[in-house]
Amino acid sequence: LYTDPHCNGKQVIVHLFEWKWTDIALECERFLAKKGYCGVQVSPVNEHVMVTKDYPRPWWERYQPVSYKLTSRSGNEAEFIDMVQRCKKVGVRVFVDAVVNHMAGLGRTGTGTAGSTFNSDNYDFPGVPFSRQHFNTRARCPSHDGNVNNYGDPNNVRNCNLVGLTDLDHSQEYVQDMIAAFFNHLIDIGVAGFRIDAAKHMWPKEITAIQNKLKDLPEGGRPFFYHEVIDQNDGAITTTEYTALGYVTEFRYCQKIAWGIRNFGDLNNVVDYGWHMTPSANAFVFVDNHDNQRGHGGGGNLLTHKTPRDYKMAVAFTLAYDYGFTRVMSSYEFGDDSSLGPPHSADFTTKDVPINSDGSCGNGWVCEHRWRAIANMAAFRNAVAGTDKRKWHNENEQVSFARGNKGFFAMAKSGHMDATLDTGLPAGEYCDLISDCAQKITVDGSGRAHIVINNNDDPIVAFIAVPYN
Ligand code: LM2
Ligand code: CA
Repeated sequence: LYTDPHCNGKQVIVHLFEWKWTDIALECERFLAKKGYCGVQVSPVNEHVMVTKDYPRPWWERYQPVSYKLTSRSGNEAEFIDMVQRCKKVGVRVFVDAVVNHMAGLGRTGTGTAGSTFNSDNYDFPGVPFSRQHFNTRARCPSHDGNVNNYGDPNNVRNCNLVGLTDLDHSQEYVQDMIAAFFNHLIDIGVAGFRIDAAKHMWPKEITAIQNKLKDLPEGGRPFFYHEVIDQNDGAITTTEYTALGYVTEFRYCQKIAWGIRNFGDLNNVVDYGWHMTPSANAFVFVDNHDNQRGHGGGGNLLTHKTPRDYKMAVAFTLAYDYGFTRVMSSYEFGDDSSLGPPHSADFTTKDVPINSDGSCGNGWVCEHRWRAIANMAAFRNAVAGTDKRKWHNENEQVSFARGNKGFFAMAKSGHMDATLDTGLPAGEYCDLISDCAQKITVDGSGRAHIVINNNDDPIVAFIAVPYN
């Protein structure tokens, strides 16, 4: 239940972090549909604080809700609706980052992005409306200062203020109703599902109560859900508490894949059930996300776009591998400034995403999702969905494997790979996806093929047993 992304069997979504709705609509039409992406995770769609006090307009202001009105830094409701419809029309679905654990942080007051007033210190959010009675009380929160500070105690993690963010009491039906109305509005517009922000800080049964108040999608079926639970074997709360509710983020995979790319031998162990990693059927998998790529939630020593060769290997491998449901990150440049908002003009409006003649993006948008070794692997993952992994081979910093008899993947971190390998694919001539078919691979009658990987920036070969377009 809640695990169907409603995109015709496609398998990869991309987080277009901080993009404007107008740009996402264009990207669906000009790129995502063609490459076989299932959908887009968009930044929070609802009204949020405009932070100026600690930092001028950081990206994280969008994780401080003011109301459920659909005007944010990415655009207004009309633009949002237009985007959802245009993307849907070309087979690309929209998944909303839903920040419903809390409202804005204590100490913040003023007017939000849709013009609603608010005062966090009074727990007053008339744009919803929520008032003091709708928030968790000190009686429910076992913490000396009201903040989350004991990850060994679920009551502390779930009923206290996360980094000072005013914590909603989801045991109340009124609170559930406000959130369900927000979600149902989005479902009416054509959204296909939700990322539940800070799900670790909400009781699973209370998320279920909200889910039970939701409509089916207009085309039928339950919305897709993935729950943000940072479980690195370091606290009382585990991902398995959430698997009945949809997919659950698997942050241990981020650590494992970083180690695996740094030390290829560890790729043998990239999914480690000894580590209690989430079963594949409910694991939501990614190499990095908008938090941990900049040292926020679950961060530290992971792979990001800042080391492109390693990063491409990590993402391509992840998309080839038979674990979980995958999300690709698409970033903007931020240097060493972990609060820096998206590329913007002097008045802080977000800049457009211009596309260069070589297909890369301008204005400081990184667009990892357009890198060949990443973008072209969406087709691979779509083609091999449901097949097993076989013919695994990993030595000398080279790894290769087949997915059923539908796809073959090989990657060489160092040196030059020149090997005749058993691919298990039917005889024929295949296109290497990574090089846009510049390289062709011939599989003989016994399934063997001569695979060559040059020691360049895209040290990967991948092909599928379906026509290449
Ligand atoms: C998440 N997942 O569970 C988001 O992925 C993550 O980006 C959010 O934190 C977090 N949960 C809450 O939604 C981000 C950011 C924080 C930031 C909050 C709220 O990582 O640094 O906290 O959004 O904007 C900021 C300040 C923090 C301050 C807080 C409240 O950095 O110092 O705490 O606002 O004013 C006093
Ligand atoms: Ca909470």
